[in-house]
Amino acid sequence: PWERIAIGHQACVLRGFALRWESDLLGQVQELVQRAPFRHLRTPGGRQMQVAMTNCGDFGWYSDQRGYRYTATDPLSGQPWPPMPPAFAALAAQAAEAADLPPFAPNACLINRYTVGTRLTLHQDEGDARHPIVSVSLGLPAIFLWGGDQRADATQKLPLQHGDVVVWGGVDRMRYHGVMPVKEGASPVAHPLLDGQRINLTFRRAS
Ligand code: MD3
Ligand code: FE
Repeated sequence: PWERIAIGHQACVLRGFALRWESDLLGQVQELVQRAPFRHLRTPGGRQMQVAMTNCGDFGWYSDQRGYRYTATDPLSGQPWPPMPPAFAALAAQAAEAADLPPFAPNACLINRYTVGTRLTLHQDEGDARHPIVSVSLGLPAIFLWGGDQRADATQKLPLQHGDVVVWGGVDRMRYHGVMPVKEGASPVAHPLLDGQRINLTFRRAS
């Protein structure tokens, strides 16, 4: 029981799409962060990011004073990023299909952790625009800021709930976006991982 809402020519929200994978996703995240813990990366400008991040899959997104890049190993451990759990890959592939996009086989999954008050300022994602991005929201709700191709373009506010999946392809891939400061939850949550947190899984094709 999910619902598809168009938010651009090649972008849509699949409300509740991830709910049937919920326990699998949360269990896998808990295991992944034991091997590759959440950490606050530094931007090339030297600032520490509010969002804590880790990765799984063949490539992981990484940032430090030297710049942004995808790496095959976790610089913290020197080991390869943990493999992408099959449930993650299945969810991403089925979400792309539900969005009427060509077959999508992600090789990179960025896992973002937001605590109360954490935000992600408006930015543009680089990368291979031939492949879509699939993003899964878990835990605390958040307001996603959805802009245009220029930083100064107007932004729309899009509420995202636990279990929502957003798919961005083609012409919408280079749009500015961000996340408003995450607010305290109203009700207790079903999983310890989500206590006072929002977890976002972002699937991409790195190369
Ligand atoms: C929209 N993450 O990791 S969803 C990011 O909720 C990021 O953690 C947000 O922005 C989050 O870069 C938003 C992912 C997302 C990724 C790429 C996009 C949204 C996008 C590219 C174009 C438009
Ligand atoms: Fe982004």
